[in-house]
Amino acid sequence: MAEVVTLGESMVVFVPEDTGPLRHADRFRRAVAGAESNLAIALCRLGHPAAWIGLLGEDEFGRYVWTTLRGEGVDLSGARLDIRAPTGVMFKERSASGDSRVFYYRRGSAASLLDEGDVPAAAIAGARWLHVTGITPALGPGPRRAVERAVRLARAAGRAVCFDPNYRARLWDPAAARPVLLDLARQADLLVLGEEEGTLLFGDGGGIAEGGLALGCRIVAVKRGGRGALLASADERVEVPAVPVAVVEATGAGDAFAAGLLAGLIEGRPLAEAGRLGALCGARACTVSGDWEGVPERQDALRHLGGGREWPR
Ligand code: KDG
Repeated sequence: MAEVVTLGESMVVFVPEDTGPLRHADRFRRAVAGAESNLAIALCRLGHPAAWIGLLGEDEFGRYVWTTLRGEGVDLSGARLDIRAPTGVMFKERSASGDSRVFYYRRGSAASLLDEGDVPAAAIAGARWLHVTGITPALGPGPRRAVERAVRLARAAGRAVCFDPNYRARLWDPAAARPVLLDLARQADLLVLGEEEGTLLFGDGGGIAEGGLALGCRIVAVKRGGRGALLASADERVEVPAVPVAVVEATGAGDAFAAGLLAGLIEGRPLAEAGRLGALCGARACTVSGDWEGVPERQDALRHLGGGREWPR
């Protein structure tokens, strides 16, 4: 049975081999993207069974995404290929600094047809954690209902909820997003967010961590990119240093960070250790042009964190 279940949209992504404006890119690598499936893959690599719920088009890209996720060990028993609409497509545009822009061709995709009937109660209740992001409710009213049902089911079953607002300006504007994201954050045990998302939710005034704790989250993780992360709970504040790497492309780093942090928490590690595992996974995700291919396998991660020896437990 999966320890973590998540739901959302997975897409085929085309990643240019070269940096620079997309209009000049003529060689691409095909890969799989999607914040939630990125997290599920990373958890599987870290030895924690994870399940992804979602709809893919019943087309060649859908089959490609499906076999990739299965190949990485993700449980797809709550996922389906759907004949009604195509698999979403995304292009990255890479810059020499490692930042990238994304272009979506996902309107009307199979994932946008997701609705509450696609969320199996047993899968949610059977896992220890539910992970959702703010991308899914931005896809339309059906996907939003699906996320809300998943959160309701998890809470009713006493399962923990992890929420990453993952605000995407290309999907909705701040005024539409804010109330929806705040509502989901309020129901989360673990809130993982970047500094800009913190400002979107809580304004510039008080701290982001304080804002999340005041909403009722048990743990708030504020991702600060190359400056590491701040983890906060009612009785602890932990600064997690970034793991230095040569950055190729940073998309997906936040999902990998959340996966490492969740893995550490599931293993009962102190917040600082869980944060270090998150920081390592996030950093490694930046070493490749795909979202998740750089995430370490469990033994590799534990050895790195143990300084060449196995990290305890
Ligand atoms: O976090 C990485 C995601 O942004 C990427 O994989 C694509 O899910 C995606 C999205 O909707 O932007």
